[in-house]
Amino acid sequence: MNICSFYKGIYLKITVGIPAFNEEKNIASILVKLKKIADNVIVCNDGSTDATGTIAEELGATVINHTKNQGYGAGIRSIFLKAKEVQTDVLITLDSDGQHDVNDIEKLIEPIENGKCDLVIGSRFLEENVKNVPNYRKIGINVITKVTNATLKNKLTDSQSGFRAYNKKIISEITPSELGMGVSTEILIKASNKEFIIGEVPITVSYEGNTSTHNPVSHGTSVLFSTLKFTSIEHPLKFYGIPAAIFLIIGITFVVWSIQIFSEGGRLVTNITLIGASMTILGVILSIAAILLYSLVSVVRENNSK
Ligand SMILES: Nc1nc2c(ncn2[C@@H]2O[C@H](COP(=O)(O)OP(=O)(O)OP(=O)(O)O)[C@@H](O)[C@H]2O)c(=O)[nH]1
Ligand SMILES: [Mg+2]
Repeated sequence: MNICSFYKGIYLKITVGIPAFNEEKNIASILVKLKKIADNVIVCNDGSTDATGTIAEELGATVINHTKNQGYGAGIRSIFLKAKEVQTDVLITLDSDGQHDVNDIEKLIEPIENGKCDLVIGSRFLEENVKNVPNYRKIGINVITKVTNATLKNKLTDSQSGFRAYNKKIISEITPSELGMGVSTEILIKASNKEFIIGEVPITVSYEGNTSTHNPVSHGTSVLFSTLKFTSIEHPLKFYGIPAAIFLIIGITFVVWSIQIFSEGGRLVTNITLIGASMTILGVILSIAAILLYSLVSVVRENNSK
């Protein structure tokens, strides 16, 4: 029997979902530890070329095999769909590289059990645990979280943690589409838009013998771009409109200055004219992007609400 599944006498079905790509070294020990905690474990084996899938099957997990490697987000999407199918009350996602401590699961479930939150993030940046996180990771996650927070109703400290708990409503109403690591931001923005309550609890994380699947620069850049994509879709006027206005003001000022010099001295100052023209053109392009995206998003939202 699952130790987390009774709350005030009500049985809650708790499922742990683990995205995994070439994790044959770590998956067994996590699944063994989970046996004492969860009675329902889904592993998404995302085109691993090692024994990840076989080990997970042998240890009794429900294994979803992707024939080709599609990315972390694709793994989370498959786990969401399976969790919906098995009608779980709570879905916990955690990494298969051994960085997360399964004993923290209870802490993540609590705010969902007592109805305080719909989505709970295990944050690496609450309490003392922050010292375990390498500095380059802290900086990258901080930038991405700040951009994400611009769109969210509840402000967070760790938008990129893969250790999370979701309640049944979120699982049934949100289907992630982002294939890569950007899925973490996508889910938060979609959940916040649907007025779900997002909370955080402190977790411990280990960076010993770092097992990163991706190079931190390409990982960080791709997550930042996808975060910018999702936030720009949410607030196109703010995202494109404000820079457009700034470029237009600077551009027009330089153009007027250049015309003034021309009318007084009969000659164009190349630098001033070039700055004026390029800034104005950029401002016009961004204004068009803001208006087009705003109209497009409004039409899509209107259709979705019908
Ligand atoms: N389904 C799937 N899972 C993946 C893929 N790449 C990584 N993962 C899993 O996602 C989890 C996190 O991957 P990491 O590379 O450790 O990413 P991270 O924890 O954000 O980065 P670090 O802080 O450097 O460890 C692990 O469980 C990986 O096995 C992938 O392409 N597909
Ligand atoms: Mg990791």
